[in-house]
Amino acid sequence: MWKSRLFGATAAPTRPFIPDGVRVYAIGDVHGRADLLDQLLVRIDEDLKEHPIANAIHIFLGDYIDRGPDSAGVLDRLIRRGQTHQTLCLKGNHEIYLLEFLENPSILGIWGQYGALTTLLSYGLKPSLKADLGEQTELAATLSQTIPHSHVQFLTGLPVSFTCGDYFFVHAGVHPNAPLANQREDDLLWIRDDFLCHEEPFEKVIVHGHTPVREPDVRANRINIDTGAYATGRLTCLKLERDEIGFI
Ligand SMILES: [Mn+2]
Repeated sequence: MWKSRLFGATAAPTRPFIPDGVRVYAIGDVHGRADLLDQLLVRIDEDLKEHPIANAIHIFLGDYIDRGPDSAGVLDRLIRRGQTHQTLCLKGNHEIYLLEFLENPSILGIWGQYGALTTLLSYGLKPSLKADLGEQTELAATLSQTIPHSHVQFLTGLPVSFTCGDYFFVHAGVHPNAPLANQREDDLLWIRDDFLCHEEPFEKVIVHGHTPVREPDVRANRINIDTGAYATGRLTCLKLERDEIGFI
């Protein structure tokens, strides 16, 4: 990807490229931190004002809910932002649980280990720490009555990946043994070691979240922008334009 390619006598570096006239703001795992999302959207607005461009797209990498305090508020903001800006919200592994819970309340036994309680609290529910099946069923019934229809619609329609220029955006990563066009959804939403330890180039540079890192991790074959916002207070936004890679 970063290797030089010879054009006649001059060596021109070929760096991953975003098509002309397009700018991508890619945002890592928000996990219920509506406060950080608000601050970040202000920074993006300032950047757009300072550096106007016709075609700017926000790409959110999934895991909007759980762990942090205001999952419902995060979904409100993502839906609202999509009404005034070009946004693309990808699916994270956490988003699957909420929808599954409405159909199958006993999944709370598993979802609870992934930070579900804060999500239920953000919708005004009062779950106990160890809910039995009866309470799980009641909670699911209450949630399906209180959750705005727009939130369910939003969660139902999330795509799992997006390609722009030389970049491939996805929540967790890709399996190195399969072409990008033929990945299992399970890998795209959950993969860790097989992907993270792979040092060879992929077909595109993979921009992903899912596995928290202290600093954004920019490598030749992938860029990890999950800086564990819910715990660290740091929500990362990667800015891509032409062959430039930056952060705001
Ligand atoms: Mn995740």
